Amino acid sequence: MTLLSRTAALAALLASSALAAPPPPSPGPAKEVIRTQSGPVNVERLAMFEHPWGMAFLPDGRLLVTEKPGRLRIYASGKLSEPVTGVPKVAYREQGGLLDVEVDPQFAANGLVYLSYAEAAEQQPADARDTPDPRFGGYFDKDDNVLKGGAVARGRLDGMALRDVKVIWRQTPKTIGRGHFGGRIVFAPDGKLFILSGDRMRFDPAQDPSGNLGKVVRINPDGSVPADNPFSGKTGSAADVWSSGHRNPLGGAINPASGRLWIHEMGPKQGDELNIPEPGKNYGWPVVSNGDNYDGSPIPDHPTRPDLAAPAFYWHPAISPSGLIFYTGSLFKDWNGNAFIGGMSSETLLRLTLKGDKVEAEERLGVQRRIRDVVQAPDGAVLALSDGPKGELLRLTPAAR
Ligand SMILES: [Ca+2]
Repeated sequence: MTLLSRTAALAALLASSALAAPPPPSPGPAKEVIRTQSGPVNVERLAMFEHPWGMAFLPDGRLLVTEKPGRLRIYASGKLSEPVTGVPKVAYREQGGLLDVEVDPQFAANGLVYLSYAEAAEQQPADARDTPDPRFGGYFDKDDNVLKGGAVARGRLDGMALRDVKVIWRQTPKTIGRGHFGGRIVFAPDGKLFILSGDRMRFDPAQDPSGNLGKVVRINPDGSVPADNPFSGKTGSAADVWSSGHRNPLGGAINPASGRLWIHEMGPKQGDELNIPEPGKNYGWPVVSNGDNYDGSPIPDHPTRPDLAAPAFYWHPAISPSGLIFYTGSLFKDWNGNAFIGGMSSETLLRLTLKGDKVEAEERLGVQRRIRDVVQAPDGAVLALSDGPKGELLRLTPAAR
């Protein structure tokens, strides 16, 4: 092997190892103490799941957890339930499946729960195949011929059943391919629903105003479109779009200090971004990025296009962010007002200290697992889900010094 071909082979290996799922991790220790800048922290495993993706607390303290193959479970009083019935049929493959879960702020009155997932199209093409995009360095699935897209449904949780399930939103257009659904669901303080919609690994749709791929979407919880959306009533524009030019956003939350939505999104090879999406703004993907394509071809950096909104913060090298919360509890006094982000390739839980809309500092908590989602428990503990076939629900609490 020549030096050049060895270099190329190494580059391909690095690109594929950054993209492809790593070998299934064994579960970490059931209980351990990790060091942090704020003192020792207990990390305790509460339960295990098959490919868990999202979680949300019900007002009574029970925790809803999704599993990507299509199961919604309830964790309560140290026990994990059987799957809730009535969950929509999902297209489970690679990054697709049952994704996020969110609880209606009026749950006590209406019992409504929201689920995001990948769904197959009703009409399937006869001979479609996933098409390789060289920019992904060969990352495609030639056997995948299912036309699909992300969707959000809501239903009323009645005991262990989801009833009156109704689809309130769909990604358009649907495409072949196994990745970049996005999928997080976030309630705004005004009762509107934000949905993070990925570019389906198709790049350009993130800049196409007529579709909702690669966008932050804003709808009413019944699926109707608010009249005050930035593109409402504009010919040729998808009315549900809040902001455009996003790649694969897998974390979103309302910053309680400002009441505004914060999101992060997976960059290409490097360049993961933190954005604070404002209505009608364009966040640049795939025109600009502070990362490059997986095949090594460069993408112009954000500062070359000042007309496109620059990220509030970015990571180079990548952390592969998933899940986002702002910590408001008092159990960890030092952490109040901090943001927490799950890191997948970085196998960490990131703690960001903030000053207004700026990231001041970052600490990477050494949980040594691919973290898929994070929530704050009612008692102020931080709960994290690790990714994979043996995913863990972890509970972080302060340990005695
Ligand atoms: Ca961007």
